[in-house]
Amino acid sequence: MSGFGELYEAVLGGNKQVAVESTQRALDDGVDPQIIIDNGMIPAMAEAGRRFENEEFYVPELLLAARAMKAALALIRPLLAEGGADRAGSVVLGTVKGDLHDIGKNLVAAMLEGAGFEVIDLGTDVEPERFVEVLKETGADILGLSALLTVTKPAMKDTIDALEEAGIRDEVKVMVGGAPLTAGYADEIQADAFADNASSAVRVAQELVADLARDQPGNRPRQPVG
Ligand code: B1M
Repeated sequence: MSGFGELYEAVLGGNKQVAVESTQRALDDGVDPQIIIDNGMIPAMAEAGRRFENEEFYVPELLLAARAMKAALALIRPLLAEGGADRAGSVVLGTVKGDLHDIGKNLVAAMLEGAGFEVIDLGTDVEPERFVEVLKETGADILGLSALLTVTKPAMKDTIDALEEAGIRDEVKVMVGGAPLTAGYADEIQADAFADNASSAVRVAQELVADLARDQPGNRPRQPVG
C-alpha cells in the first residue's frame, strides 16, 4: 500500500470524506484507478476482515469501512466503465440469496462494464427465481453470482438448479466468484467458470461468451424470451 497510506487508513477507519478526497487526489495526479483499488482499498478491507475475525472490529466498524470504500469506489467506477467500446456481451449479476456483501460484486460490475459488457446488476440477497426471471427477460449471455459467506455458497447451487428447472440452463453460462469459493466448488455445483478477482472475471467472461458462440453459433446474440 505504499503511497496509499491515507486512503488505506481512511477506508479502514471508516472515514468516508477523507477516503473520497484521497481517491480524488490520486486520480487528479493521474494514478491508474486499478492501482488505487488494489493498493489502497482492497488491503484496507482485508485488514478490516482480519480485525473482525480477531474481535478487534465489530459489525459497525465493518459497515463504516464498507461505506467509505463504496463512496471512494463511486469516483472510480465511471472511469473503469469508460474503457468499454464494442459490446462484448451481457451479464446478469448479483449477490446470492441471504448475502448482503456487494463491494466485490460492484468491482466486478465496473470491470466488466469497462471491458464493454452490458451489466444488469440485481444487487444483493437475490432469490434464484429473480435471476431466472431477468435472464428470461434479457436473454443475457452470462449469469454472474457472487457470495462472500460460507453459508450462502449453497444458494449458488440453488440458483443453478432453478435455471435447470426453468429450462434455460443450456442457454446461459454461469460464472461464480467470491472469497470463500474455489474452482473445485464451482465444478461441484456445475457452474461453467470461477473467477477469483474482478480482473480475471473479465477474462473469464470473454472466454464464456466465445464458448457460447461456439456452442450455439446460430443463436448469438440471443433475443429476449420474456
Ligand atoms: Co462480512 N463477513 N459479514 N460484512 N465482511 C466477511 C465476508 C468475513 C470473511 C469476515 C471475517 O470473519 N473475516 C465473514 C465471512 C466468514 C465466512 O462465512 N467464511 C463475514 C461475516 C461473518 C459477516 C456477518 C455474518 C457478520 C455478522 O453479522 N455477525 C454479516 C453477514 C451479513 C449478510 O451478508 N447476510 C456480515 C456483514 C458485513 C457488512 C454488511 C458489515 C459488510 C458488507 C458491506 C457491503 O458489502 N456493502 C461486511 C464486510 C465489509 C466484510 C469484509 C470485511 C470485507 C468484504 C469486502 O468487501 N472485501 C469481509 C472480510 C474479507 O473479505 N476480508 C467480510 C473487499 C472486496 C473487494 O473483496 O468481496 O472478496 P471481495 O471480492 C473480490 C473477489 O472475491 C472477487 O472479486 C472481487 C474483487 O477482486 N469476486 C468475484 C467477488 N464476487 C465475484 C463474482 C465473480 C467473480 C469474482 O463473478 C460473478
